[in-house]
Amino acid sequence: MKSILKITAIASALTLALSGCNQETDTTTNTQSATNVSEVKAPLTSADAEAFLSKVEKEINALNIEGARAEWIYQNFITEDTAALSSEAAQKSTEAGVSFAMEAAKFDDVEVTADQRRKLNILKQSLVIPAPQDSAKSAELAKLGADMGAMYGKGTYTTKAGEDLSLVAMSRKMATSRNYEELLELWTGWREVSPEMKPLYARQVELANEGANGLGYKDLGAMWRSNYDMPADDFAKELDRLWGQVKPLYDDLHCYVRAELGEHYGEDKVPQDGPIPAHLLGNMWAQQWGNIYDLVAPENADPGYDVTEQLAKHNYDEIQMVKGAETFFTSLGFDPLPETFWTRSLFTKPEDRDVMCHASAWSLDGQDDIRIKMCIQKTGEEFATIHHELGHNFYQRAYKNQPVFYQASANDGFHEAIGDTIALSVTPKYLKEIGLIDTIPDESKDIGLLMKMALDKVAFIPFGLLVDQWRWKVFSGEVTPENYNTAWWELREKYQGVAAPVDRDANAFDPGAKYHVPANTPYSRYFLAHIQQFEFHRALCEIAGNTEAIHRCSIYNNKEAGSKLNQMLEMGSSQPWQQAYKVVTGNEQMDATAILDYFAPLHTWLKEKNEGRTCGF
Ligand code: X8Z
Ligand code: ZN
Repeated sequence: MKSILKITAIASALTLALSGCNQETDTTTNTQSATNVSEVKAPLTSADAEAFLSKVEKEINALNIEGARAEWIYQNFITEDTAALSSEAAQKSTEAGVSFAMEAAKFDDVEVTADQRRKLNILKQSLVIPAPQDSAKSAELAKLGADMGAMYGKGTYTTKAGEDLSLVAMSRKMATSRNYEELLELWTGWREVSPEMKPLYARQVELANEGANGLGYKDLGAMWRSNYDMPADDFAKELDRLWGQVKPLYDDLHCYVRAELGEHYGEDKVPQDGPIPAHLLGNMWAQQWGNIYDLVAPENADPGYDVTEQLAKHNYDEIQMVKGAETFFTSLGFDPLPETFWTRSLFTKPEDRDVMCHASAWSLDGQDDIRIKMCIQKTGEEFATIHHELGHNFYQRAYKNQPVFYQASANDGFHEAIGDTIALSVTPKYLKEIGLIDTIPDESKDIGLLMKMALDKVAFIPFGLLVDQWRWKVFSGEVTPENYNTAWWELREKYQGVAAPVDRDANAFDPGAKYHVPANTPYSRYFLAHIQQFEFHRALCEIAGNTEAIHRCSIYNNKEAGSKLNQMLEMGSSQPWQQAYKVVTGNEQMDATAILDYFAPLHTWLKEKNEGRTCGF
C-alpha cells in the first residue's frame, strides 16, 4: 500500500501496518497541524512532550485509517479517480508526517523520558518519502507516486503473437518456459512498462531529497539508513559484513547453476566465464531461481514430489491454500484470523478491472481489520508467499496493543522475516502431516530439497542487497538519471553475476520494472529478512527440542516456539530491535551462520560439483 502517513512511526506503523510491502507517496504540506509545539511556551518540558505525543497519536490513528482505506480501494480498483483520492490521502499523511517530524525535533535538547525519546525519534525518522514543506511540491510528490503505481499496476505486454499478457501471466510463463527466445521476448516485453516512469522517478527523487534535507538528512538514503537503532554508516557496513559471510555459498551456487544452464541452452548462450543472462532463471527479475529447479536438480537426490503438483492433485483452491497457511500459525497457538479477513481480502485476480497484484498484507485499522491482497497462483511458490503475507498479518495483530508509534516491526527486516520463518517449517514431514504428500523422502534426497530452497533463498540475497545499493547512489546524486540503467546493470553484474541478455535502449529504465522502485518500498528489509529468518528458524527449532538437522525441522504444533515468537512480535518496535532479536535468538547481532549451517550439506556438494570449473563472473 502506499501508505499512510508516511510517517515512520507511522511509516513503520503506517506503512507496514498498512501493508506488508509497501510505501509511498504522499503529499501536501499541512501547515496547520493541531500539534504545533511552537504554540507551547518555552522552555519545553517532558510534560509538553507527553501532551504532544498524545495528540499526535490520535491524529496518526485517524490519518492511518483514512489513508489505508483510500489506498486499499485504489490498489483494488485502479482508475484515475481512485488514484486521485489515494494521492490526496497520501499527501495529507505526508504533510502531517513532516509536520510531526519538525515538531518532534523541537524536543531534541529537552530532557524527556527514554520512552518519549524513542517515540520522538520515530516521528523524526520514519517517513519513507518525506515531502518538502511546500504544498504544491507535496501534492506533486503524491501524484508522482500514484501515477507510477498505476503504470506498474496496469502494465501489460502484447506478444508478437498478439497475446495480451499481464505481469502475472508473464511471470507464470517465465517460470515454466525453457525456450530461450520466448523468455527473451517476455523479459524485454515487461520492461516496456518502465521507460515512461523514468522522468517521474527522477522528479520524485529530487522532491523527496528536498524533503529529507528539510528534516536534517543529507539525502533520502541517509534517512532510510538511520532507521536501524545504530548509526546510519554502521548499518551500511553491517549489510556488507553479512553479505561477506554468505558470498562464498552464493558463488558456488552461481557457478553450478551457470554450468547446468550452459548444458541446457548451450555455452554460446550461457558463457561459462561471465554473468548469467537474466531471463533464464525462472523469474522476471532473476531474484529467486526455484522455478528452474528441474534444470539443475541433483541426480538421484530428487525428493520425488513437487508442491505445485500436489496442490493440484489434492484440488486445493486459493482459499484452501490460505487456510492451510493459517493452520500453521494457529498450530503455534495464535488465534485464527478474524471473519473479516476472509470477507475483505482479495485472493484472486479480478477479470474486470486493474488491480495491483503484487502481494501485500494490510492492517486497515491497526486492530483486527487485517487483510491480504494477492492474485494467488496455485503453485508451491505462491503457497510460500501466502505464508509470507500471513506473517505480516499475525505480526500486525500481535502488536496492536502497542501505542501507534510502536505498531511496527522491530526493524523492517523482521516484518519480512516472520512468514518466511514459518515457511521454512513447511518440510516434507509437515506436508505429510497435512496430507499433501504420502511419504517422507529419506535423507538421501536432502540435497534436492536443499537445492530447491537455495535457489530461492541464497540466490535472492545479492538481489536483496543491490536494489537499495542502487537507490542509495541515486538519492546521493552519485548516479544521475542518464546513468540510472547502466548503474543498475553494473550492480546486477557485480552482486548477482547476472546480465541483461540484450543491449538496453538508451531510454530503458529497468529498475522501474521492479515493483518496489515505483512503489518506493525500501528493499534492504528483504536482505535482512533472508538472514534473520534462518536465525529465527534455528532458534525456534531449538526451543521446540528439535534434534534433526535444521533443514529437516518443523516447528508445527509447537506451542513453546509459538509463545516465544509471539513474545517478540508483541513488542512491536517499542524497544531497539536488538532487544527483540534477543528474545528469540539470544543474540543482539545479526549473523549469517544459521543460513550457512542450514545449507552446509549442499555447500559441500556444490564444491565437489564445481571442482575443475572456473567460477566467478
Ligand atoms: O515484495 C515481497 C512480498 C511482499 S512484502 C511479496 N517480496 C519481495 C519481492 O517480491 O521482491 C518477498 C520477497 C522479496
Ligand atoms: Zn512482505
